[in-house]
Amino acid sequence: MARPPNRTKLKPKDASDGVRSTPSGRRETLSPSIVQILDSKGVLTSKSAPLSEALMLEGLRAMLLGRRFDERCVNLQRRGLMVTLAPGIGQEACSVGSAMALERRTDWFVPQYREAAGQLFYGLPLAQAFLWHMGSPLGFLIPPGLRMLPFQAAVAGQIPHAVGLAWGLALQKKPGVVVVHFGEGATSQGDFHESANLAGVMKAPVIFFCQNNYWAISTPSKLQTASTTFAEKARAYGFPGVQVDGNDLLAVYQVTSDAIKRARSGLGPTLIEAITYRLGMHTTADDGSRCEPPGMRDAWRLKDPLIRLQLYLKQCGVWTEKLGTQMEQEIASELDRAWQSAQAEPSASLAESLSHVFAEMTPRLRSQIEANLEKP
Ligand SMILES: Cc1ncc(C[n+]2csc(CCOP(=O)(O)OP(=O)(O)O)c2C)c(N)n1
Repeated sequence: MARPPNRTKLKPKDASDGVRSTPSGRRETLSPSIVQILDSKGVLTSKSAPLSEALMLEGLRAMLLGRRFDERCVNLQRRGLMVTLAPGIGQEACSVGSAMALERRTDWFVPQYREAAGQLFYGLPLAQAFLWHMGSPLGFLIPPGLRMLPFQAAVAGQIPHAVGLAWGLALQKKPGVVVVHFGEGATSQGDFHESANLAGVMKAPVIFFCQNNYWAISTPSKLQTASTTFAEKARAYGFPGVQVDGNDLLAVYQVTSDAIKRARSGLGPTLIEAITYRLGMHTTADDGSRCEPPGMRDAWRLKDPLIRLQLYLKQCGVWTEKLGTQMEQEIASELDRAWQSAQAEPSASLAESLSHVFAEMTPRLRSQIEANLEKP
């Protein structure tokens, strides 16, 4: 690893992103301040970074892998080789930063559908990630020992499961905590409110990680709620809510670590609202960019989570163009290999696709399969 950063050159300064940081970079209150540690120009707004340079580089690689994976999947979907998918382009710091705060031996990562970067970082094999976008049931078989649920297409549908999982861990006196991801649109679902209420009452060790990416398909976040922030909804359920710059890997890591510590010590849940932006499409089936005001996406491109970390690591002498090229090449070949092995898997029959829905096949599903099999 290269030499340590010259921290004297990286003095805290006022964040230029319209967010405020605290001297420690941490907040556990319900204040509307947004925690930030690294601003969009790659300057530390806090005294020090909460991760070593080696871990920052690991985080940057994970975000890059997630981005290239998503880009490739969109491409493959356009060629008719994949089903509808939701890329997490621009939001990688949310899933990766939160996954970095977890302990793989005990903790659980529960995604919605836009968290491929974090899932890959946490241990989901790449070939399997390709398979799920190919509609193969094999893509949903989580490898033994990997504490992760498969992605969930029903908005907020995973949140009750995550709370049950967390409460179950607590009842069994296991040390694990659960981080569950969802978008701000999911906070309008009953599943969110019922889960938050139960988790608050039971002090379940769960972290509600809300990625406020400004859009729920074409609905802007300001039409999603009359609350001033999404984080403040936590107050009603009796636990803290915190806002964080969701494009800042370091801040996301820090607030998630703080929330995990709290949950592990028996104090219960935290709601994290990560302010981020959807730089890609909503899904390959809905081009939400048609609703965006002109210039909005370009403004957010300047806050790209990958670029700010590259800029910082460049100042530390860790990131170089040569390293960047090498990383891109490695990732491209990793993706090539995984794609080849995913393609080598036999495609699933209709019966196989439907056989994992219920423990026992319902008569309705059985008749649908039979009706289909009769077709020439
Ligand atoms: C229960 C349910 N209702 C509606 C939909 C259709 N739908 C898919 S994505 C989406 C918007 C979700 O927005 P948000 O929760 O902010 O997450 P994002 O997609 O922005 O990550 C909707 C309404 C769905 N998938 N599930």
